Amino acid sequence: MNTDKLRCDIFCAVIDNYGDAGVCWRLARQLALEYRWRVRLWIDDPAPLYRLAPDCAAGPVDLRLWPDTWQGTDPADVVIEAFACELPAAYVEAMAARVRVPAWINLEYLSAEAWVAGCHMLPSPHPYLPLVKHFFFPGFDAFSGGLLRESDYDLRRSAFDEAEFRAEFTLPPREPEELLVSLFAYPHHRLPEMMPAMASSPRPIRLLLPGSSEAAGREQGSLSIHPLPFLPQVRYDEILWACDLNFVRGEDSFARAQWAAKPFVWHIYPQADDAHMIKLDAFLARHPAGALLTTFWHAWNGRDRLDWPLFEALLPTLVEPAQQWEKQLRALPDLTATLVHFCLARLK
Ligand code: TRH
Repeated sequence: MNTDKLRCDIFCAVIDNYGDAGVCWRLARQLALEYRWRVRLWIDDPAPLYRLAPDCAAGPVDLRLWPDTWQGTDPADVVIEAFACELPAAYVEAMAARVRVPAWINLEYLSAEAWVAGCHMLPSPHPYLPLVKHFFFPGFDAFSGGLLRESDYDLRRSAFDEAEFRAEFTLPPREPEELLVSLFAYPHHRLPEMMPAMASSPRPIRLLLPGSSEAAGREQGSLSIHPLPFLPQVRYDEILWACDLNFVRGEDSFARAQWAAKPFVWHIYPQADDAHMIKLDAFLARHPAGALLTTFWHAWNGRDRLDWPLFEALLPTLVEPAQQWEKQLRALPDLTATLVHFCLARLK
């Protein structure tokens, strides 16, 4: 089979924030650019996409508004529903009517929990149509689909010029001993509580707030705060590369922080009944510095007292495990590669 120019429909229902659109856009771009698939991204709310990729109308993905009332369309060879969103019934019927039924994937949320291994690639036959959907889980080991990582990642990173980045955002040249930190978190984050301790740090701390609504920077003791614009998704990595420590959240920025191989703190998406804390601990249990990170990560996610001085003192010991973890992840195939491989096997 000629796999070039294979047609793929990705369906994305935006629940909130940027992650749903962000993950779908990243995957869609990679399928189009690296595998030359003809990808349509059906999204019910394109607003977050316009911030993540202001030039999204220019390609390489064919962006479509997923309308409330579905108008018939010819289903693609590969159909990906993101995060268990429900496909239009008429589209599913049209899938079943194709001579060669599409490979149908439900791309799930990222989790480090052990049960993922038992559910990854599980079939879910349609109750009455001749169709089988498969669960596909991103993850951190060979029993999952891996993480999204573009093949030009290393090239982009080696071309990155920290001095240029600082100049673009009017950050002064790096001071000796400076700690450069980025913060992307949910509105209930605990920065206000942490600020006095940062302000009394023995070293200068520069805190970047990408996407912040704050109009101007400010200084307090050792701490200077710099609001940055919300960068296009293809540039978000630059922030992570430039900083010594990154606060990230949700799913996609969390994954990118791991590729940056720098110490990071995860603000996990809060769920009912503290289910997110189980996910947080499952990740910590896998990470080589998990035991060192636990107290501060729990505190950042609303548990325990926030002890910035202690965490700051730990930072030098977190550098090597962050690199080790990245190496471990890099040894796995990336999510798009595993997904393509799986779909092609289904289409044989
Ligand atoms: O925005 P998030 O919280 O998104 C999601 C949603 O809440 C979703 O419902 C939930 O299920 C999921 O998390 C787990 O966080 P996330 O996933 O990190 O997405 C943010 C995206 O924004 C990511 O692609 C990086 C991008 N980004 C930029 O492109 N530029 C920026 O300046 C910043 C700060 C982020």
